[in-house]
Amino acid sequence: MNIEVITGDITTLPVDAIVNAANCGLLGGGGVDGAIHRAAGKALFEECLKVVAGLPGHQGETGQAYLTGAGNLPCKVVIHTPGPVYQDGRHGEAALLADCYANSLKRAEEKQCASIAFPCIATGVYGYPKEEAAGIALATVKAFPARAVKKVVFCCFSREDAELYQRLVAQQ
Ligand code: AR6
Repeated sequence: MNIEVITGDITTLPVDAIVNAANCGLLGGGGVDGAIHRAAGKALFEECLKVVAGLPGHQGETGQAYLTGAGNLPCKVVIHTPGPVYQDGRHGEAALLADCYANSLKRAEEKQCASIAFPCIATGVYGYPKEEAAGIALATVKAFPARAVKKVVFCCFSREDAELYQRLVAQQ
């Protein structure tokens, strides 16, 4: 599997799948979630409504991943994964964040996606420490038994985040 680190806006990427750092409501929000919904348009929101309607309690679970189409985005599918709200690291946050990456890759495999782009899940509003989160992201992706997925893009929104990922990639 080929790992790429870029700085950019995930909504512009012509990959097969992009991952959305969602919340359990799965109907949009701020940050990358807001950007994805704005760029994708109403069709994505309507698909999300259908996904939510079929879930127990009408909401998603932290660490799980839910696939929809991509509306007006250049990618083919969007995989929505609610990350953990970071408290102190003693509330299972690391395992839940790893689940976000592994379950997103599972959804991508099921759809035979060859390429997938991740944002830095949970490191914005949800407050996950960036370096620890990047370590978990890289380790989980590398350990994943990918078949269809050939390329994973870590799409960082800032140059600092991209430098952090690049440093970790070089170290491993
Ligand atoms: N492309 C790539 N990365 C982006 C973009 C973009 N267009 N916009 C922001 N980021 P956050 P979370 C980066 O807060 O911490 C939302 O309201 C951002 O710089 O979007 O998982 C949801 O609805 C940061 O590195 O997600 C949830 O309620 C990363 O994306 C909650 O926030 C994640 O930041 C989820 O919080």
